[in-house]
Amino acid sequence: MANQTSTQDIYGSHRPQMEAVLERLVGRVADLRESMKEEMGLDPIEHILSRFKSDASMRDKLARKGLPQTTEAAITQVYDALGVRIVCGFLNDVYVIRDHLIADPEFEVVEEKDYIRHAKPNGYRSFHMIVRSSKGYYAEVQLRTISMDTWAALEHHLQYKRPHTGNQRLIVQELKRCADELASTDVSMQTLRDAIMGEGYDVRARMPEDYVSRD
Ligand code: 0O2
Repeated sequence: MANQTSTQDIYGSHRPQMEAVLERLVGRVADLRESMKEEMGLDPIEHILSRFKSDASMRDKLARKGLPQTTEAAITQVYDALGVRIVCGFLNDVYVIRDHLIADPEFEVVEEKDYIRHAKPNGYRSFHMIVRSSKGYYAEVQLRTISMDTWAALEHHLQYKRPHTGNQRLIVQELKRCADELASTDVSMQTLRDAIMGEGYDVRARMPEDYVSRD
């Protein structure tokens, strides 16, 4: 007999409540952005994206994980049906936003993965949090800088374009090198901002040789 949920929406009657939770989470992040803007005099966020994993993607993920194609599995065993991506200009803001989210009583943080301090072997960097709403639904929050976001988007794109030829190893190495260079730029940009915002030290003393103006 065919699986009862195979032709129905995998989220069943939960969909409207899940949509409301996603909207609420985005709203909390927007409030946080406003309060940080007032406090710092700078917008800490470049952009925010949210997505509700489609029925087809959720079914693919359940299959990949060897889980049943049921509503229960989709909402209790996969944690990224709801996703929010917060892209920041500067590295420190990623961690400041993370600290604020942890303090939010409406969303309990149940898991964190710091792929910034511990980059994935391919060079992927991002800070991931799994949060659970007071209504019991899970959401994945990804926090990253513009550089990390650019790299992730291009790497994702290349995954589909990568030819299965002998230069595979070289491509992997080059992608990793680009990720590391972008990470180094993030640190330099943060150092610059700290200097401009008056942290009280000589920026040139902190910069790698090549970045120091020779004028
Ligand atoms: P989509 O379509 O982006 O939602 P999980 O499978 O989520 O239970 P996993 O894989 O350990 O467990 O989760 P992890 O490592 O926290 O990664 C989750 C998401 O981070 C992925 O979602 C990607 O969006 C992103 N991500 C992780 N690693 C990479 C990477 O190497 N390159 C890029 N471009 N993105 C990455 P999904 O589920 O793969 O898909």
